[in-house]
Amino acid sequence: MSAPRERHAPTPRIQVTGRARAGRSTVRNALSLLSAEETAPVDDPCGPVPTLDADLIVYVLPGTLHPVDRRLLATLPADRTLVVLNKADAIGTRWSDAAATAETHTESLGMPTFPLVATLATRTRTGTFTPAELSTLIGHRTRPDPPFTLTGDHFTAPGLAPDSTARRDLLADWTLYGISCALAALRHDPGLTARVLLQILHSASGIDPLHEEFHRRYEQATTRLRR
Ligand SMILES: Nc1nc2c(ncn2[C@@H]2O[C@H](COP(=O)(O)OP(=O)(O)OP(=O)(O)O)[C@@H](O)[C@H]2O)c(=O)[nH]1
Ligand SMILES: [Mg+2]
Repeated sequence: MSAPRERHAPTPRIQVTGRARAGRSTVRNALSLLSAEETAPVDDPCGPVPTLDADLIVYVLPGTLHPVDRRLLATLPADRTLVVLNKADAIGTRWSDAAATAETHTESLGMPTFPLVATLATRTRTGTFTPAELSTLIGHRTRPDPPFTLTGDHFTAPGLAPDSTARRDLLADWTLYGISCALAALRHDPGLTARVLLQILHSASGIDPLHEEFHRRYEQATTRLRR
């Protein structure tokens, strides 16, 4: 007698989509969506628009909403779509600018839109500040900012202090936005530990509210599949 065939509960199919270079791969990593499918870019002039028919669609905007995004989003079911306003670090001059833009898109698209700095969210998943990195940051915490973290060139300028190599490594490792957040936190409290600093940066990336909503939608999609 053959063994009864094991029945696996169906799992929702996820697509991560958006224009070329929007940050689809980085957002996929930031949300740890190993089984999610990264679609072809929606604006590839040489290829067809990908079919967006997954149970859950994560639509990544690279800080801007173009007519091509608007047209496509209008065709997607609101209950299966999450919009990520990625590259929030490049919107305006502070987080509230990105949050206000996301709010405007939420209203005009009729879909929740979450501001995110996916590069920082990914980085905070993989490790913490080394003692050397922390000491470089603490050494510069009282420098007037801006202009210190206005651009990567300002931050790594050799004339500022003899530790330009350490600053270049920090920039490569933590991004300008991460460094700017870390310095702001250290100015407030120079005694912060590497662990607390990491939590602050994780939170500053915007990943938590997105993650929470993603899981809520994932549960809903699972329930739909089991009906
Ligand atoms: N400033 C900033 N850059 C980001 C962010 N997320 C991604 N990027 C950068 O944007 C570029 C594209 O990111 P990817 O994740 O490769 O984007 P993609 O949509 O998968 O790109 P393709 O697959 O090449 O079309 C890379 O240089 C990333 O480092 C972010 O939150 N902030
Ligand atoms: Mg990619």
